[in-house]
Amino acid sequence: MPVQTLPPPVWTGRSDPEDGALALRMHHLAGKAGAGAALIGFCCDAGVVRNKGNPGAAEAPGAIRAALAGLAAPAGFDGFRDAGDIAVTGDDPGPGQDVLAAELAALIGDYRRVVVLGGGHETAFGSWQGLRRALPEAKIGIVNIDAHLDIRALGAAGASSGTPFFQIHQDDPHGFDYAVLGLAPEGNTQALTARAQDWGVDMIADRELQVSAEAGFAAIDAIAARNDALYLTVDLDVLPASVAPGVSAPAARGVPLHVVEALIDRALASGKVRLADMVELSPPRDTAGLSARVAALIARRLLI
Ligand SMILES: [Mn+2]
Repeated sequence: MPVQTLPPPVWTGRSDPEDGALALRMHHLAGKAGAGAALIGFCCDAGVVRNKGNPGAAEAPGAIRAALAGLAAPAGFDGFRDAGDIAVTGDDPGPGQDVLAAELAALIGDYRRVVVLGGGHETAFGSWQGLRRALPEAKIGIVNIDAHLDIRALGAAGASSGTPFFQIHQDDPHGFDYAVLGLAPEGNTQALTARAQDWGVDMIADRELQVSAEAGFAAIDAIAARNDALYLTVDLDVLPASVAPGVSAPAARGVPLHVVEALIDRALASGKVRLADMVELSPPRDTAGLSARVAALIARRLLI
């Protein structure tokens, strides 16, 4: 079986009943009736391994859930449904991406927002296909907060964590509307940059985002204005390696966490983000668990 669907784990964590009814943590709100958000895990190493990276991303959904469980719940948060995991065991991410797309197509109609915990960035091809199926007529803009363009052509190895936005462009060349925030110039070849320019991709370099998120706001506002829905994808390798060391490809420079959070907030403020994912956490490389804690902050932000 190259793909398995697994039920959600039981959410557990600290409880402080002596502090009263508002002493809520995220684990208390998992599975709450009437929840407006849903999350699903995509446990997949196939994309990263094919992209010549270190395996480990398959363990990310579990690590993010564990770090998320104990975080304080935001005021007024109506909770979330955990739709469980999709586990990809073969060396081809394709069958898993198909299952993810089918699950998302069903979930997106029922929730204000769905959040996918990847997986490597091959997660994105499943995410986007799910949103496209849920909203077949909508204009969909893609906002990627990432050090990399991930638009490499499909070579002999096939689909990987470096090719998802190339695949999306192949599927929908005329509707393709893509903005990438946080690019490392040293991490993207001239071939990829030229391809992105040819495709009209809005590119904001990491150097422009060192102090504030201002340089990214215009790009986010513009793509939100010209589309009906946004797909927001956060590659944790956009963060400096000092903040997120436990990713498949740690960034020497990176974009500071407060800037990444401001970019996410700006996208969410558009009211158009129906689907978000976060990718590339690699728990085996996250020796102190710090990257998972950062991932949990971002997941909490995406769910509310
Ligand atoms: Mn990426």
